[in-house]
Amino acid sequence: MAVRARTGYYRQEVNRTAWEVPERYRDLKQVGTGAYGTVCSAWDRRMGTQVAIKKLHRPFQSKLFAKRAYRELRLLKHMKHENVIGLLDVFTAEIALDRLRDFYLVMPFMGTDLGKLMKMERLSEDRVQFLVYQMLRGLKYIHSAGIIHRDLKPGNLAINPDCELKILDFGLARQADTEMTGYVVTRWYRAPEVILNWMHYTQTGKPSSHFVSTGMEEKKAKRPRFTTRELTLFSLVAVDIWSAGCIMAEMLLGKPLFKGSDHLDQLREIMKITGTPAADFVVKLQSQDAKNYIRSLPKVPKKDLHSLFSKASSNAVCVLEKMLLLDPERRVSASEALDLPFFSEYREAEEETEALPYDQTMDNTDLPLDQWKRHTFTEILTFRPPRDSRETSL
Ligand code: 0RX
Repeated sequence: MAVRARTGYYRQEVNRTAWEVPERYRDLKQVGTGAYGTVCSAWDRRMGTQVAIKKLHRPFQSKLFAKRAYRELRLLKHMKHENVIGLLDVFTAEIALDRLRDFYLVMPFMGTDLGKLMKMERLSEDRVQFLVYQMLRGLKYIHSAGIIHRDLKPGNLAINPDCELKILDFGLARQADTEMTGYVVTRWYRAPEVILNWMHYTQTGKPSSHFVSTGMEEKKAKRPRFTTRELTLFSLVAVDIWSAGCIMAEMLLGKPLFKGSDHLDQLREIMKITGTPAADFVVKLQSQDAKNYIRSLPKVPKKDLHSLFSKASSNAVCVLEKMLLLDPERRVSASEALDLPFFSEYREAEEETEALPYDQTMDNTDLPLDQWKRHTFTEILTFRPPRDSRETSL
């Protein structure tokens, strides 16, 4: 005998799986699916808006899935900024922890993304200005919370018909090594230090989380305003700035800037433009393999970006020059970039807000499955909807 849906909820089949959702969400239509979950668009009767609902795929099937699900919920709960996807609602049809199997995340529905938009049309410099301004505003907020996106690409920049941009992370599919191999969009926006790290990983067979030495001790003496931890964080967040530079370049060119066919080719493509690195960069590399590889490359000078982007204004090229630097420590930060003349028309400095600190201690914690489940249930129960979606219209 079929069990009745929770009071106030109804059941519906989506792509041969049962969804049990509150009555307020109507007209569910699948818009995306992958190993980690399925997303539907829906009409929110209470707010009179279109929303996206994500059902994670068997989130408590293993410790790894449970930790991932917990992390996505915590991250989305923390994000409260116009240019970053945030959480409108989170629900589960189960009322007790021991019966918790599924939960659902509700977000504003975003109809298209920058990847699709760039395929459809060439963007005017004015639109590039507005879109990059919003991307950097979102990045400033994310980085201020101590969070690194790590997979910024046109497909992870959602855009609405008013050209408003939100950073998100679809992450529906596994990012296996194979997805990073060959002629693939998944690698074209990755910073050189990340690619060098993968090459090291695949060559030696063991992971190295700090392939690129920060060289911080020496730096600390010269720049005593920052702690070693802060400086480490600066060069780690710089991976997102590189991606942002690649995205801005693609907006201006109408095609990807570094379209490598594999890891080595990707680095070659990058260095054709940045030039081969100076000795001070090479000494900072921790892996001997990477040092040898870079030293073996025929020396090429840096290209002048003004000639490569001949149709772009010099203010636009100035932004690219500061983002697409091989050395992560030299790249501009999101907050510094917002101060460049290219953004002065859109700039409202007091609106470029920072986040509350995000507690990442759980990211480095190993817990048994039932504990991840308990923490997730607590996060679901303690969720409070954003202020402007609280009033009821029904
Ligand atoms: O966007 C996420 C997500 C975001 C995230 N962030 C951490 C780094 O900074 C940015 C935010 N971390 C984990 C996950 N998830 C998500 C994305 C798209 C989606 C559902 C969940 O499906 C949609 C959303 C809106 N419109 C259409 C489809």
